[in-house]
Amino acid sequence: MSLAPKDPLDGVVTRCHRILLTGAAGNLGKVLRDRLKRYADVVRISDIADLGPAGAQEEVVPCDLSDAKAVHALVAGVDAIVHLGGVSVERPFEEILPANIQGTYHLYEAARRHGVRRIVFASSNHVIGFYKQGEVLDADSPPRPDGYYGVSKAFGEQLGSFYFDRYGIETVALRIGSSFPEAKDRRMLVTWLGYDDLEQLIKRAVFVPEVGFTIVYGASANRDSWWDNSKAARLGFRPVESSEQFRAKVESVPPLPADDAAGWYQGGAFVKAGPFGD
Ligand code: NAI
Ligand code: 15L
Repeated sequence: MSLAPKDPLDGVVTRCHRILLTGAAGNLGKVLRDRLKRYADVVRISDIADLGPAGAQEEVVPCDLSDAKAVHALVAGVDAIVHLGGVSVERPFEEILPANIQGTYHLYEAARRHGVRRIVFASSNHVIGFYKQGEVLDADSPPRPDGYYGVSKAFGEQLGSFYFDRYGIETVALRIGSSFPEAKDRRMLVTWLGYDDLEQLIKRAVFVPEVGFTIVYGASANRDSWWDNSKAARLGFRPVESSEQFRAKVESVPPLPADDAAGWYQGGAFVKAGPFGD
């Protein structure tokens, strides 16, 4: 008899009819646009930016997330939503508000009205960016956002919590670390999430039964970690990539000066962004 924990996806059909992917023109959207076709007959892709023509298994629906009516139409007829759309870096609050705060609210309201039962929310490590590097957190650690962007992601998480408690709409909020082709600096050696691991996490976030409202961290099996990701392990997430392959290149460059706050906090340089408009 095996003592390995049972995979929560054992016996679960990991395919549905239609998945909505917001932010599909962005960096991660481009990565997931094709990969999500493994899990849905139709991938409805959406963005405020140009998406080009629809390919096989695709529906292209341009939409500004700040437009409640357009988001309502966007969500009609989908089985699950992977919500990547929005401002993805620190910016003035006036830019974050319509895209990330109102936009995410519009999406949850549309999901409620159309009976969508599962949302995967691309949250961010910047929800906890003002914790010191090296401090080990888990998904229950109180938020310490490092800017308006991090605050907007904390808002999105709380919205997911509320819509589960009030309406039973399930959310997995992925506090993604740094999902890029390569880890580009010392911080990213800790926070890096490879694209295969991102896909695995999203597949599990969409299909593992009975997740309720769950926050997990999005990081690969890197040598060092600041995050206890046991809630992702409960989804059966077993990262197979590691930032170790980038270490020699990253460490060939001198470290940040000791007085640079970007080297002190988990959010890196985001802690130094702004103030804007003074
Ligand atoms: P990205 O900036 O490349 O993509 C975001 C997309 O959202 C863009 O295509 C943009 O046009 C779209 N968008 C912005 N405002 C919009 C609006 N009002 N209406 C509709 N679409 C709008 O970002 P990336 O790297 O692809 O990240 C995807 C998601 O994952 C974002 O939500 C980001 O905050 C989150 N994330 C990404 C991380 C990473 O390492 N790439 C780390 C942590 C979180
Ligand atoms: C994020 O939330 C951003 O969307 C991404 O562009 C990176 O800056 C990433 O965090 C990071 O912290 O490396």
